[in-house]
Amino acid sequence: MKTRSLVALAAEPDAMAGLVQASRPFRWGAASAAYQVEGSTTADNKGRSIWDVYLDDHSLAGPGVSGAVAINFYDRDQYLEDIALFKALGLNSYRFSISWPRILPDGQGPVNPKAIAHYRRFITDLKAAGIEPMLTLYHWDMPAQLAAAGGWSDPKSIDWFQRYAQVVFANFSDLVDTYVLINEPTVERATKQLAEDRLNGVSGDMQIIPDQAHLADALKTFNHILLASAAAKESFSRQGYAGQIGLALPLFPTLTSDDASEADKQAALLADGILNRWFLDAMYHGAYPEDVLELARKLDLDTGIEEGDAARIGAARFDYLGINYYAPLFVRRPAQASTIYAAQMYVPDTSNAAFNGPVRPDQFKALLERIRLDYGNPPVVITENGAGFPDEDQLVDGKVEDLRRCDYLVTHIEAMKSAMADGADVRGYHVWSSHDNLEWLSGYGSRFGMIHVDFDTQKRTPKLSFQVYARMIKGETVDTSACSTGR
Ligand code: GCO
Repeated sequence: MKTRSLVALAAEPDAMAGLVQASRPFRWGAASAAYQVEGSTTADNKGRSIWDVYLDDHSLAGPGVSGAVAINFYDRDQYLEDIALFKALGLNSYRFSISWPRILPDGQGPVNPKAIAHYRRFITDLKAAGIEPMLTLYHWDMPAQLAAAGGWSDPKSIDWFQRYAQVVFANFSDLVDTYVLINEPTVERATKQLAEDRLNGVSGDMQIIPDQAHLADALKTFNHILLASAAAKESFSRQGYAGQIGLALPLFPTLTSDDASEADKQAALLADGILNRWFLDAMYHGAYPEDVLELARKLDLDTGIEEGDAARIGAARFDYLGINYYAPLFVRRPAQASTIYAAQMYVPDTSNAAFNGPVRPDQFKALLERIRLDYGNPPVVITENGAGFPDEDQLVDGKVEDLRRCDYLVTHIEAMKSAMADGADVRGYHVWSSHDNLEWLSGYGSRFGMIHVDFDTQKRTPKLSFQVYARMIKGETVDTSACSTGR
């Protein structure tokens, strides 16, 4: 390993930050992401993102599936209606992302004042409804030019992102104090790989665990994303902004079947190392996990990782850990595998699998316990939790009885509260998602919202899960019997 020349590290983060956060009310929220909701993909001088390229130029989510309208959330009349619904739901926090190619149309500059004005107005409107913004800087919509130049695989991405982050802090820090720098690096990588495969005519399913052929690029990408985040956090502190900065990590408890072989267990452990510990160990221990580094050495991977990278990530001291939890990942070593490392995810036969995997609130609790015990009990914000199920979400007689989502939310919130009762320092919870929206390569068919959207008319209909979440936010004791038909 070589030594990377380090930009001077920032002074210690504001010692008051934790206290300010601790005295805040629990954040009850919902989440969304710019590309999945905004539409208006050419309005106000927006630049193109890689997702405009994937869906509009290459129809990767199927013919005619585009983000051009989505749920029309860029439109102020529309979003004001939505904010009124958030208020009726009782949210005091809304997590949304702003679009990098709106703010910097070519990715690096100049700044687009219309986009700044739009988001400042949106945030002001949210706050006027008593809802605190949780602003995500990057939820996958990489400016197309930067994607073409290599995206996160290129070490220059560290500087690209840092510059963008500085523009965001300079323009929003009087209105926003809680930021998510980057959303779900591992799932973004997997989704992008699937998109690239489709572009190349290769069919297949999404592989969240990188295979041996993609491992070097995955580790390189993750390292750049973490370094970019550290650099952004350093400059935030250095410039004296006050606030809470973190990342939203999709964390996956890795499980094996009851009759797993040693090789299966080994595969699951490495998957845990690559998807979970890679990030957590760097952020909280200042070191990448030795088993993954050992594998990289054995395979002679060119990861570009330099001495001091993980230490720098640890030294950034993020203010909170954002966790996106949906489901555990079952892992095995495929019987036919011939490579040194092979870990494959699978969904065991279960009657209760959501789009994103088996419904397992017990694993949510176990994950929060692990963070408390293995990583020094950092402040945690659940930045996403939610579910979508095939064939749910039918609009019948003006109602949507999303019984399974309702049940999922009730049992996962219970699991979180139980982990908190044992000491987990959870500061907030955000349902993915407020609305049905554009589910990346799955298009509009996979609904995750508490608010049903008719994608032809843009009509909104709050679902049963919306009513039940509202009761939980009010502090009512709710059990899964609330999630039955004909309530
Ligand atoms: C993310 C997620 C969301 C998805 C959600 C449901 O990166 O945060 O991918 O954008 O829509 O996880 O699958």
